[in-house]
Amino acid sequence: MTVLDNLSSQKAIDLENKYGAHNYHPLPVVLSRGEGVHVWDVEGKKYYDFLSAYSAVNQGHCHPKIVAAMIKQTQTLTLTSRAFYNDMLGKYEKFASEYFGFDKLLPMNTGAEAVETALKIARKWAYEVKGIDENKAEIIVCENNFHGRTTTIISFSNDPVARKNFGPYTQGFIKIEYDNLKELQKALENNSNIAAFLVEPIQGEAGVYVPSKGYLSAAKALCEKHNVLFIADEVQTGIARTGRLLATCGNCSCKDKNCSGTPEVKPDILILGKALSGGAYPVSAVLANNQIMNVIRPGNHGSTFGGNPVAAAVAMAALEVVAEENLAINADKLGEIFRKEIAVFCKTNALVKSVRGKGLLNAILINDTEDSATAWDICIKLRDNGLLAKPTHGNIIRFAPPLIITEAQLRDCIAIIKKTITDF
Ligand code: IF1
Repeated sequence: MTVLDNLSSQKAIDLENKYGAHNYHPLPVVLSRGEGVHVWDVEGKKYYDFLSAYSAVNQGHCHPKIVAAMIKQTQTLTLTSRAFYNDMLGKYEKFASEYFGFDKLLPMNTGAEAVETALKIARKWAYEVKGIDENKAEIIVCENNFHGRTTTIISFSNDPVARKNFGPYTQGFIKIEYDNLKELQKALENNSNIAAFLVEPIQGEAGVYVPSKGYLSAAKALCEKHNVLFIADEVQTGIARTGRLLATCGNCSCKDKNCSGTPEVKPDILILGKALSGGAYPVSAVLANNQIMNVIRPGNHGSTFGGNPVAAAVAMAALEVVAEENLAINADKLGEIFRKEIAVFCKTNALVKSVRGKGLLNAILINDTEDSATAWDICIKLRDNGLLAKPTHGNIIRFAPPLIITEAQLRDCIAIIKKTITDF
């Protein structure tokens, strides 16, 4: 066997099983090519991708503009480390800071690293600006959160599978119920050691849980009242996925007056990842204004690959695509169609309960228990019918296609979903 041999699906699966750590349980499909909303398996079967690599491929697979930027930069300069300046990083930092409306950007690679970065900034701000006693800072997080896989981040997870036997855990986190303002208020009152509140604008892994209208802006107001930083983890919800540039959007670049959503909330610290590169390269970032970001000084934080010239070129291209192709407007419009069509279908089919979500981040709730295999089994049938989606629990399936999907393609996919569930 050489690396150039074509593998059958089974052979590729066998290799991963034998030589790879078993930290995933993938849907049995082996992909070898992607273009736009489609992916192909090694046998040449074509699928609609309704996972988009967990919302990283918002711009579509192998977007020509992003690929071209990446090729050009990889042929010119790939990595200098931050020991030296490079001629791409500053350009990208200006572009992205202005794009999202912040003074400064701190570049990292993965989402989890960006979350870690935000936590470090918040703690340092708490000691140096807010004046909390050393080692006393606490950060409020939400139950059923998903922010990544590092030891600190899983310390405040309440998913036993992600957490058990990885202790001892990092201290300094207070967990409250998501979408519960009273609990937030209670946690903030009578505690002057709170540095920040870290929240997902929509809880993805929890099953695409959209908070009540006004929750985010009220939570932000409570944070302001108590001089606490509001940190939005938009790794999954950001960059047009939910029908606005950001799910917390107070500065949507799509400029569409129909682009509705939660009331304007401007986070103190914004965390981005995934679609910041359109799925071409690991690129993440933390954005904040000077008063906060300036607590970070040389030596405090960094990364060999963070802010490399390829990442900078790719991210600029990826953000340009989002604006040029009006992805937020498309996600908003097609999301409405998806939920409307599926909601009608739910009334006619006992297997499906309801549909929820925002923009093109949606979930269908299956009429079965959380530990059932039904959602998985439906995903296998969807695969057979040419559409790839992944369950988030035994009874929830997430549907998140690339945002470049057309209305005709979406209607085709809705038909596949309805037929698959009807035949199930
Ligand atoms: C896996 C879910 C999605 C995230 C938010 C930070 C990160 C993520 C809000 C970390 C990552 C991914 C990682 C992936 C599964 C996954 C996921 F199902 F768990 F919830 F997207 F839906 N903040 N989410 O959603 O980013 O370090 O991975 O770049 O397999 O762990 P990362």
